[in-house]
Amino acid sequence: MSITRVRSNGTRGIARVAATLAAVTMMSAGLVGGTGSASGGADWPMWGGTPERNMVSSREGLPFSWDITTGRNVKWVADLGSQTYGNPVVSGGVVVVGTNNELLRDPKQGGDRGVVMAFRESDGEFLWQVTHEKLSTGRVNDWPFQGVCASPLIVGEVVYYVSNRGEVMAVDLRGFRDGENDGPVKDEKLTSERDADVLWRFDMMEGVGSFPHNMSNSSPVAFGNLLIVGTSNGVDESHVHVPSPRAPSIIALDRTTGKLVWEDNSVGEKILHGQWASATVGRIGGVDQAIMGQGDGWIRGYEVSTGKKLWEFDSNPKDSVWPKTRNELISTAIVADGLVFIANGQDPEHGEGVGHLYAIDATPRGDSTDTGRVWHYDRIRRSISTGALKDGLLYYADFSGYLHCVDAKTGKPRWVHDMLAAVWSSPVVVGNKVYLGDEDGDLTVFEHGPVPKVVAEMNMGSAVYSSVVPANGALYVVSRNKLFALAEGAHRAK
Ligand SMILES: [Ca+2]
Ligand SMILES: [Ca+2]
Repeated sequence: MSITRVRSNGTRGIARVAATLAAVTMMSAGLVGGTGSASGGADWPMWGGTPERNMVSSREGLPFSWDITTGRNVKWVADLGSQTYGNPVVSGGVVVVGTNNELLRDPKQGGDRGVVMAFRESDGEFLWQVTHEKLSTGRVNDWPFQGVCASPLIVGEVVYYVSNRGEVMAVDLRGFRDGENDGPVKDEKLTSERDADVLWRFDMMEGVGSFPHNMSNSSPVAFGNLLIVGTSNGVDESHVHVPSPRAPSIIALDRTTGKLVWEDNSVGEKILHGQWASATVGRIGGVDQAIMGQGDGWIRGYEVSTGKKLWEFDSNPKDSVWPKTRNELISTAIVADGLVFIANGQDPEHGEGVGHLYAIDATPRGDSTDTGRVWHYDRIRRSISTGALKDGLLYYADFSGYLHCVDAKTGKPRWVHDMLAAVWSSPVVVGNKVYLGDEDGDLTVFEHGPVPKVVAEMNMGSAVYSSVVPANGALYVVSRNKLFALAEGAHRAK
C-alpha cells in the first residue's frame, strides 16, 4: 500500500488526534447516562453512545444519502470554528460539540481558544458557548487552533468535557437560560443567555500534576456518581523526557463535586509519547470495569468503583521498537459480546505503519497479554479509530484508509475496503448501514454484512474527522467547520 497516497493536511497531528477520540446499556446498575444502543433509545449522550462505546445504533429510518448542495435530506446546518475534531453529543434537546474560536461569536472572548458550543436539537439555533484561553506554555501542552477536541458527555442536565487546558469541566446543559447560576462555581464573568453556566472544574495539571503532550483529550464516561477520565499526561518537547512521571494516566472524579476519588499511574515514566485515549466502562465476568489504552501501549482494566487494577495487556509484540513498530493507544476500547476490542496506532503526524487489533478476554487477572488474548488481527495498519460490532461482524478503520470487516469470534477477515484517504473517524453502524468519513471529506455508507457493498458516498465539503452520530431521527455529521443535521425527507432551502 502506498504511503504517499494518504494526504496530510499539514497541521500538527496529535492534537488533531484528540479528535477522533477524541466515543451503555443501562443494564449494569452503575452505568449512567446512556439510553442504550441495543434498546434503540433516542439520545446519543456520549462518545460511542453508551459507556461500552460500541459504535452501533438500532435506530431506523435515518438517511443514507443526502446532498449538502441541494439541501436534500438536510435538516439544518450550523457553523463551527475552523478546525473541529470532536464529535457531537445529543441529549435533552441539545447538541453539544467542541471546536475552536475561529467563528467568533463573542468579541469579548477573542483570540485562539478552545470552545464548546451548544445548539438546539430541533432547528440548530445556537444556544450558548464556553471558551477556554490557550495555555501560556504553548504548543507543548496546548496546540494552536485545535480547540476542544474530545466528545463531551451529557448526564441528565450536566455536560462534562475535557478542555484544551487540561481541565475536566462540568457545565449546565441549560446554561443561564434556566435563570439560575447553578453549581459550586458562582463567579462566572459572563452570564448572558449565550454564556455557559459552570458547575465545577478540576484542573488535571494542578490537581494531579498532569503534563499534557500537545493537547488534552479524553471523553469522560460515567459510572454511578463517578466520572472516569484520561489525563493526557505525556512527554515534553524533547519527545524523550517525561516531566511528570508521577501523574496518573486515569482518574475518577465525584460527578457532583469534582473531587478526586481514585487514580492510577501504572505507566510512570514509560510513556512513549502522549495519552489521548478515553475510558470505556462495561460489565465483564460479573465485574464493572473501566478499561483504557495507556501511554506505554498497554491496555488496563480496573474495578471501576475502586480503581483497583485487574489486568493489563501489552498491545505490541515484545520485539517491537518505538516509534517504528511499537505503537501507542489512541483508540477507545469497545466492550461487546463479553469481550474487549481495541487497535493500536500512533499520532497521525507520525504517518502510516503496522498496527494491531485484538479481542481480549477481560477475566484473567494480572499480566493478561497471553492469557487474555482471544485473537490478534495483524492486517490492520496504525489506527486511531474505535470499533463497531454487530451480528458477529467487527468493523474497524485504520489511518491508512482501510475499513476492515472482521469476524468477531475468530478474528478472520471478511472484507476490506480502501477509502483512498486517511481515516481518523470511526465506523458507526446505524440500522443495517455502516457509515465512515475520511480526510477528503467523503462519507461512505456501506451495507452492514459479510460482503462489501457501498450504498452511497457523499462529500461533506471538508475533512470529516468525526464519526456520525445518530439521535432522535437525525444523523449528525461534523466536517472541519460545520455541523450537519441530516434527516430523511428534510429539505433545507438555500
Ligand atoms: Ca443554570
Ligand atoms: Ca455556575
